[in-house]
Amino acid sequence: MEGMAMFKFGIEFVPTDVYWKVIYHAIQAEKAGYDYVWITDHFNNRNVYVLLTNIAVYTNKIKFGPGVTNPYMIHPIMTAQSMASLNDMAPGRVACGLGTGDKTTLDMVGVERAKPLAAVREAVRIIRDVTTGKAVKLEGEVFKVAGAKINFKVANPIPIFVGAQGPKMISLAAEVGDGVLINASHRKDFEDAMGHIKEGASKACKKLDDLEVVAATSFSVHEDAAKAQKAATIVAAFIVAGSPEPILQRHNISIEAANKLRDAIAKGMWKDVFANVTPDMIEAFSIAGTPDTCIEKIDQLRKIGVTLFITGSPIGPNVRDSINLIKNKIIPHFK
Ligand code: F42
Repeated sequence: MEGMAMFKFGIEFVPTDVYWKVIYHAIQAEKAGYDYVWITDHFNNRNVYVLLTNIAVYTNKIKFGPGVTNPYMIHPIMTAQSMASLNDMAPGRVACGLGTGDKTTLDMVGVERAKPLAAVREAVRIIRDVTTGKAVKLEGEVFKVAGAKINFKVANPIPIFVGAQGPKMISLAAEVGDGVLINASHRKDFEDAMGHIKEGASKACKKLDDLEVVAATSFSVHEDAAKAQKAATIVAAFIVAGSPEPILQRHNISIEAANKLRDAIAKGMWKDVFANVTPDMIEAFSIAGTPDTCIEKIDQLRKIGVTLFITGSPIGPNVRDSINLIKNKIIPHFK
């Protein structure tokens, strides 16, 4: 099949687990044939750089990075410094995922997400300039940088993947990023995104081939479809509860149903959460099922234009077993 040899796989870990579990799974993912491992960044989970440093030490070829950090909690100059330092440890294996940041967790610490489009555009510029040895001079809307540089060389360019969901951010991601990282699992979301990606790429006179189009999915695989779907239920509930109206509409999910879930989650009533997640919600917001079902859905996304497929939380009822299934049944189908 056309483009098949180039198709890549990534795995995403939310570091709610103790570090050695994440590292163990990252080593397992490398052996399974994954190309990338991404660690999410939220202040209430483990620190992303502590984990990435250990991944640099314990793996040999898999690429890795924050998926995604944001320019509000951490100044982009520090992100650039962290990327450059990690690249010393693992030259050519570091990738920088950057997005506008999760509003809920930023709100908890009183960090305002002002001018997100400008913040991301300027942050990409700062990170790219600093990691390519330039002194950054920027009188931006959000960042003012007066000739800052780092005092050590970065041996190779570090690709920047911009996390995006809204149409303007997707377009910006394609314009300024080396990759567009989209948090979605359903073909409808990617059919819609491709238009914005093309628009952004053409603004920068880039070809689509120059861009990595990344699907960061909520993924769950098991030989027993019901078990795979059960494992995806809570994640689907959180996505429905956190989705803006246009996304819910796209998937024919009513505002009332989403509000019910929001309520149940806020009150910690997990039985109600489980009872209110419908099969349609799981279908819309995750890829969950047997290896064959997953292969079919991954292939749908590949045909739409996705070049890098990320298996994100929950991955399956048991992460280790599901990585083995992905290694034995899914990745070989695409490589
Ligand atoms: N967030 C995290 O905090 N940690 C993670 O580990 C993480 C991983 C991740 C992976 C993939 C991915 O796609 C997203 C991920 N995120 C993660 C979420 C990410 O940080 C963002 O929260 C998420 O992408 C949602 O933001 P968005 O891309 O949809 O952009 C928002 C700001 C938005 O509303 N965009 C709109 C759009 O159309 O794109 C438009 C916004 C706009 O027009 N803003 C105006 C402006 O000038 O910027 C004015 C708005 C104003 O009032 O300031």
